Amino acid sequence: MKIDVLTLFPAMFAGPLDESIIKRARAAGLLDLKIHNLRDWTHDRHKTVDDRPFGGGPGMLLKPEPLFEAIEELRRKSTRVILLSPAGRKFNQQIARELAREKDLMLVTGHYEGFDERVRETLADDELSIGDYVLTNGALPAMVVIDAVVRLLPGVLGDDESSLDESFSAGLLEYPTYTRPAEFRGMKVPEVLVSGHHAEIEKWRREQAKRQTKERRPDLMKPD
Ligand code: 4FV
Repeated sequence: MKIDVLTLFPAMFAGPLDESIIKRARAAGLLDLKIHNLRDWTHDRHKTVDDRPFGGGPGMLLKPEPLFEAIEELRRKSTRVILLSPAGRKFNQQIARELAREKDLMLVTGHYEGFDERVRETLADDELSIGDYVLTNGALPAMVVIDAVVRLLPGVLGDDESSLDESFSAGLLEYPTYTRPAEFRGMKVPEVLVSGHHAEIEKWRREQAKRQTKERRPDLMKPD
């Protein structure tokens, strides 16, 4: 997969995407990630990317010109251009699986009060929000999307890192999980898990996943 990111804060991406699974995916050529500084598509000596909103109001907006030039230069026929903003559809595991089937993503991160509307109307194929809260810029949302999508790419997760029956894949939260020691400070691992009865274990896990979901995220429960 190829991912281009358009941002005013390229340095924010150094670190989170240079470790562990994402680092390995890049090294293995499963992910071709490029971070672009939007200011590289300005032509004035102040490298201006923002301006005041028509009609007044607080703050500044991202100007159309640098965004149009950058996106039109970087995008290919197969590129899916995605704006990150609080006005987007709420990102979730199902959307992560959807994006993981794409060949080519461009993540356009916001800043200031947001984008000139003509960017949204003309260039965006999609718009995503990572949650109903306001961040200082779209860099963290872009990293969240990259992390959730790249780990679903074939060959990225090793066997011991399977993404098979994890949270949200069956629309349920995960069942409780335990590892050694079987008893810790008097707290024992549920008998069924050390019983070796796999059918019993699967049954227990399904019940627990349902119970956890009903208790903590009833909104995820599909009507019976
Ligand atoms: C955001 C979100 C987000 C809004 C103003 C950047 C900020 C500034 N992006 N999900 N929540 N963006 O808060 O995606 O433009």
